[in-house]
Amino acid sequence: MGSKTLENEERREYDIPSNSESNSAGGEPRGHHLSRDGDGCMGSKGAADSDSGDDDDDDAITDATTSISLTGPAIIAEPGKKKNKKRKRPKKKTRAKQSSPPRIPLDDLFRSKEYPPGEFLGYAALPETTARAKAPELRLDRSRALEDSTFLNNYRKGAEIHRQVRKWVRTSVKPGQTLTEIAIGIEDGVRALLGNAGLETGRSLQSGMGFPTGLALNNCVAHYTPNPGQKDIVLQHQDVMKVDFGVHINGWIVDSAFTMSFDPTYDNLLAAVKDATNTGIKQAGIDVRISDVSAAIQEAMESYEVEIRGKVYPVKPVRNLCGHDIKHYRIHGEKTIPFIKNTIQTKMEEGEIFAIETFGTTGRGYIRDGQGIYGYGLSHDAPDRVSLPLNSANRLYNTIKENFSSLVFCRRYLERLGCERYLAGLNYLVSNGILEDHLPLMDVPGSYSAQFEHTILLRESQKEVLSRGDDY
Ligand SMILES: [Co+2]
Repeated sequence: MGSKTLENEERREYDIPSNSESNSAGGEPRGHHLSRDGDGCMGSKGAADSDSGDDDDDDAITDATTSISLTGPAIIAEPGKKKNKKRKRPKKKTRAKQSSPPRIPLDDLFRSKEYPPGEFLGYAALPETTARAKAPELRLDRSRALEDSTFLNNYRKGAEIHRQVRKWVRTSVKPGQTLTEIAIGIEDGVRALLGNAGLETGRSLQSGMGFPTGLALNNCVAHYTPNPGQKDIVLQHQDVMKVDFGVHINGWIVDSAFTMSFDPTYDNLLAAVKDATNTGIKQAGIDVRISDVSAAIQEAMESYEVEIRGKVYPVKPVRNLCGHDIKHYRIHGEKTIPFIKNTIQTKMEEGEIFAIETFGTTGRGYIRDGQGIYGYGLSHDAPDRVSLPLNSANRLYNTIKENFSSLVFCRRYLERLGCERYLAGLNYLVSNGILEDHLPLMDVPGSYSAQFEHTILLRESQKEVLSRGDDY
């Protein structure tokens, strides 16, 4: 996970785009930003798409013509007025709406198979003297890959699935539910909207979960997912829950996360982290030094404090967790973006994909491994084939290669494929360095932490915040 340093490169700065003023570092209470991204489409293309399915306001307007079950309460017209109303209103094209829980494949909601883009953020004008960080050929190659229309459309589809599934989480998940119910709810939703249950061999390589669904409570900062056979955790009213899940299509992962709390005590903690993430997104750009992104994130996060049961805590960025670039079938590339000041001179480059995420905490701001295991992923140097003395390890290795490749998975994902008596094989692969295990990451007991995260594309002439929605 080291970051390389590029030297002797001139620096280019990006102005804060004028269309994102409401993202300012001054912070905003939850919900306030609805005014910013209120149309849920964030682009002319999305707004023009009459099948757009992520739009609360429009839901209400077009309910009357909707044929598929709705998430919200029905609006019943007063008798006698209905006729009048109908005449006044120009006839709208019927829009299919996502069900609750989400089960309608996205392809059925977007008949055109064109998916709404994310939020576009501009770059500042390029100073004439600025040199690009990499050789032009390399830069152009990567850039062309991002500009490919099939690639972009698929990536946007993954983001739209993320938005629709998390909308259900935010409206339906309540204290009293178990983390297993919530995780399976998210995963069933993602797979239904992809139209791919991922059960036949190799199908989850085509599309599916990007990594194990993370449901981390309170001082568990990240990397917790329920495992089969373990005592289930019941969500409590006073819990602060980080919901981090990924959707991949052809190995390109949308990595996006948010934090839920049912108690307004934690509003400032959530606001701090949301602000820090948005600040990181604003700062990110082609040829921008990672150290500059980190410094801006830290400053935004540390401008908040939160009062919990009479005691005031500064919101601290977590020192040993980072944002990261995303590669094909790899959630963590080589670049990392810490949330505290550093001297990383590495620059972001055109054509790169980043998961801009931040974590803030009322604890120490330093995480340690917790109990249990979150997930497993093939090591970078894992061989194509193995011939190990343990047969179950060989069998499991083939299953992993065929169904996950280098995507991180968890035990629940193995069991739904029908794997049985695999634990010895799993442990063997880990202890021989073929598989890496990922543990829950904990701050001190009694602390609370939050996370917000978006996937962004550094496109040729603008950033695209793929996973942006009207919620965060
Ligand atoms: Co991430």
